[in-house]
Amino acid sequence: MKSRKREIQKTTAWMHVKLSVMALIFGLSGCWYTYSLDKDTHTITDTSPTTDTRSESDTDTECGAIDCVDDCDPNPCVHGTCTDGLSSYSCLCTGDWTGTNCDDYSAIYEAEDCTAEQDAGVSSVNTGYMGTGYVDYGGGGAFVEWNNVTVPVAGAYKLEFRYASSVYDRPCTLSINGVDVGQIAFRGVPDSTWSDWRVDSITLPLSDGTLTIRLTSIETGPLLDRMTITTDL
Ligand SMILES: [Ca+2]
Ligand SMILES: [Ca+2]
Repeated sequence: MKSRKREIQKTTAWMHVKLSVMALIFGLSGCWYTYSLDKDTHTITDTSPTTDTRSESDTDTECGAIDCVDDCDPNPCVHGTCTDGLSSYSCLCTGDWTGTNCDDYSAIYEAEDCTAEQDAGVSSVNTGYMGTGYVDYGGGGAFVEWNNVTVPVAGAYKLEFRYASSVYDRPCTLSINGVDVGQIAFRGVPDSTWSDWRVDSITLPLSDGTLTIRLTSIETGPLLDRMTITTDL
């Protein structure tokens, strides 16, 4: 009888050892998981917190190699799709939106791709242009027009015009949807040539939707290379 009792005591002690080792293994495998051992019933209870409070700044102790935080929630990509990374994210921007968070806009309209022109013709004689060429203005009343300018969101935009004007000023009137909104100076610079390209700009509030933008020469126009519409004011 004594032998039977000692056997039971040995078995019970051995179970304590095994359960303690199991609890230790669980404890070492990740500080996020915690367990309690009931010595009377020999049961292990998971006492891990029910709310996940981990952050990726604690990757060594809590997350290990696991990306446990969704950096795309809330979505930081204003006009784009977010891809989650380890303490990081990347944005794939839609349309003409750019920048880390797809909140910068930049659209290019080449003069040689304009939708209408009068007393003006496409050329590529002078070097340094962008795209496939530029438009060479004639005299007063000559114009270049784009009727396909798409503005995604109403707001302030900067319109930049790349041009060459040699040594003389060649100002043009800027109109949007048939309404004059200002002048672009297209200034000449002493000793410059028709291959010295410069940029003039104007900042305007634009409504959303499709706009028609026209540049009409007052006396004589420049070589007009391209127009860029951007939110980089
Ligand atoms: Ca992440
Ligand atoms: Ca061009």
